[in-house]
Amino acid sequence: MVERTLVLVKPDGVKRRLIGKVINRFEEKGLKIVALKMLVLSRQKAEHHYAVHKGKPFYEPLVSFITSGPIVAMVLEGESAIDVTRKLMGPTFGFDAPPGTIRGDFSLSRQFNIVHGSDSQKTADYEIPIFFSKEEILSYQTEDEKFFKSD
Ligand code: IDP
Ligand code: MG
Repeated sequence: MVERTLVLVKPDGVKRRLIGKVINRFEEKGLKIVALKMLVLSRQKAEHHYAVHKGKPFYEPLVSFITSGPIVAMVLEGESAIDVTRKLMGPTFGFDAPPGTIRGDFSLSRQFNIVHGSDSQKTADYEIPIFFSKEEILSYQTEDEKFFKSD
């Protein structure tokens, strides 16, 4: 099923100049960027985005980290985009993540793991509007789309 998911390049990814490499992984796979912006997240939006983690020991450091500098936010669209994005990212902790994944290739850390991606349809529906209005999400076709269908 064609889905949309929210992806963030976190402040560590931006400061380490990895924006292009991270976006490239998703583009090469065949996911389509339908919204994109660079911003510094407000504390209010960060708390909303990570509300599911409120009360956990890493919550306060995480909110501080995600608001500590510019991030790049995007909406990716494509076949099974939510699951495919999570697989390209790899598991949460960089030192656990296998080579070939973004976290496996670029991170050794629990917190500084370069990238965020929605973990379910429900999460994507919750997270995308925190970053983008309906008008900022663009529908368009590309010539190569037949190569990126599931059949
Ligand atoms: P995810 O990003 O793979 O979905 P979550 O469990 O949702 O992982 O955690 C959100 C973010 O919180 C992680 O990406 C990471 O930056 C941070 N985080 C999660 N667990 C820890 C931890 O044990 N120590 C420090 N930071 C953590
Ligand atoms: Mg998560």
